[in-house]
Formats: sequence, C-alpha cells, structure tokens
Amino acid sequence: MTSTQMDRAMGLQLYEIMVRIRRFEEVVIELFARGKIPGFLHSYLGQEASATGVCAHLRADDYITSTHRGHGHILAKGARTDLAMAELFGKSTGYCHGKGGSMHIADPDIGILGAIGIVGAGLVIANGAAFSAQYRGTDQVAVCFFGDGASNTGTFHEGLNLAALWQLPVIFVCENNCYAESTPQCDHQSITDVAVRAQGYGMPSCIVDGNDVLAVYEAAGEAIARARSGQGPTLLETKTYRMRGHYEGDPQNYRSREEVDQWRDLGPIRRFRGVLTGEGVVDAELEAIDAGVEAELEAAITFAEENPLPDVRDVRYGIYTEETEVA
Ligand SMILES: Cc1ncc(C[n+]2csc(CCOP(=O)(O)OP(=O)(O)O)c2C)c(N)n1
Ligand SMILES: [Mg+2]
Repeated sequence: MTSTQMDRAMGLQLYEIMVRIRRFEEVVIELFARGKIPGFLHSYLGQEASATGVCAHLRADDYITSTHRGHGHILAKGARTDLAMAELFGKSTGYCHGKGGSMHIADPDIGILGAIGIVGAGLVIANGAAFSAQYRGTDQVAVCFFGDGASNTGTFHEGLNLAALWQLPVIFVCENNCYAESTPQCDHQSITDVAVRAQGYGMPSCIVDGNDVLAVYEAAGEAIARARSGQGPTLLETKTYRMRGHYEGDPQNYRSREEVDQWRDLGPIRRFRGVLTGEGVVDAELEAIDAGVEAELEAAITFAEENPLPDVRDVRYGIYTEETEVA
C-alpha cells in the first residue's frame, strides 16, 4: 500500500466502510424508486473515498457537519445503518424520529451535528463546534463536508476567514464532484481548484485524488493532526465525481453517458480492491466483508419496514424547545 500510515487491518476497515456506504446507496436508490422512501434522495454513490478517508481519523467526540448528499458522511462517522434506514423511511425509530429524512440526519452523541440542506451553512456551524473545543481546551476537531457549488456562497468565505483568524481546529473538506446541480464546475466558477481560495485567507490547503482512499486518508491525517495540535484549519479538496444525478429522478440531460462511464472506471472501491489484492489480500476476505455488509443492510431494511411511523401526537416533539429563563 502506498500510504506510509496504512496497515492491513486499517486497509480492510476502509474497504468495509466504503462498501457499506456504496451498498447503502444502491439499496436506498432501489427502495426510493419503489416508493418506500419519501421526499428527495441525493446519492453519495461514487464519492465514498472522501468521507471514508477523512473520518477514519476521527474519534466519536470529534464533530462533523454534512450536506444534502450526506449518507456517506454519517456512515463513515459511525452512524448505524438501521437507524439511518429508518430515518429515510420516515419511521419513529430513525435518527431524528422520522422528521428529518434523507437530508437531515443528526446524532450529537457521535459528533454528527447534522446534515444541512442549506448549501454552505455547514462551514460556519463547524466553526462554532471548533470554537467550542478551542474554548474548552480540548483536542477535539470539527470537519465540514461541502461541495464545489457551496464554495461560491458567502458562508464559505466567512467561514474560512474566521477559522484562519482564530486558528480554529477545523478541516474544510470540499468534495469537488464536478457539478452543482446541473451546472458543471467550469460554468459556476472561474477556477479549477477550489483549494486556491484558501490562500486568500492565509490557510494551508491540499488537493487530493478524491477517488483514492489512501491519498485522502494521508492528506486528511496531516490536516487533522495539525488541527488537533493547535495549528489551525486546512482546506482539503477531494477531486471526485457524482455518479448519480443531482437527485434521484434527475434526467441528467446536461452530461453524456461516456463521461459517466469514464469516471466509473476510476471508481474508488474498484480501485481499492485492486490495491488490496495487489498487497496479498485474497478475494475470499473481501467477499466475507461484502457478505457481512449485505446481512447488515438486510437487517436495516427489515428494521425500517417493521417500525411504525411517528405518532401524530408527537408532531411538536423535537421541533420546539421549552422556553427557559436566562439569568
Ligand atoms: C443556500 C442555498 N442555495 C441554493 C440551494 C439549492 N441547491 C441545492 S443543492 C445545490 C447544489 C450544491 O452543489 P455542491 O455544493 O457542489 O454539492 P453537490 O450537490 O454537488 O454535492 C443547490 C444550488 C440550497 N439548497 N441552498
Ligand atoms: Mg458538487
């Protein structure tokens, strides 16, 4: 393996997490098409290496913020597939009692501060979490996942500016998947590398092949170590590709089948399987991991199918907080 920090056990763990995300996405795409999942579905399929390589360095008490395309982020951070599946089904046993759905999953107990549909909002929320860690004197870090399109918002610039000024323990991970909705990157910004924007704020940055999980793991490891040791924020750009439409049902008449096929050949799981087998991992080991993930997902679907919808009497639960007196 090329990464200096990688051992065999970690390699297999990264593989398992990527397969879990991939299969979760493939399964929910099918269930969505069958009408089992309400609302919108924005698939993370193809981007698995980014969340996996970054989150492999995080502890349960580190924070992440996620996006509308966030299933991969939460699974890489340690979310359970059954509770996530139930949430997508809108069931009361889901992460947010069925009120968040695909785009709004949170679990503060494992540092998942929430997936946010407002593009660019995660940067300033991650800053808040990072500031809290800095203020409390802990070595926790915050990771913000966002897209190339989000890097054109005001909150992106405000977020980078403040994080650099206050040297916050935050890592901004821009998953550049070549599109913002139907708009290719070349039609929404004048640069090819989002990472160059960090220079304007005196912040280190790094560009990495986002479909190479080892490369992401290594680059993220450096950025996270810097943040943990009080050396401030980093902007990490992972170059990847959105294999599905912006949302399930997107007619995708803005890109060619050939383009998608070319990127399929560069897919992160296919590539990493090749790396692992080149290092002597036998197919049977990988197939055992695949089978374990399959069984986990079958159980998750059963859990989601069999659990109840939220009770209408709980409609206000978790939406409003009790008013409290502030002294
Ligand atoms: C503030 C805001 N503006 C616009 C939208 C509509 N919108 C939803 S997703 C999206 C594109 C986001 O692109 P990118 O940040 O590259 O993320 P990707 O979908 O590629 O993961 C837009 C413009 C929104 N949700 N929030
Ligand atoms: Mg994008």
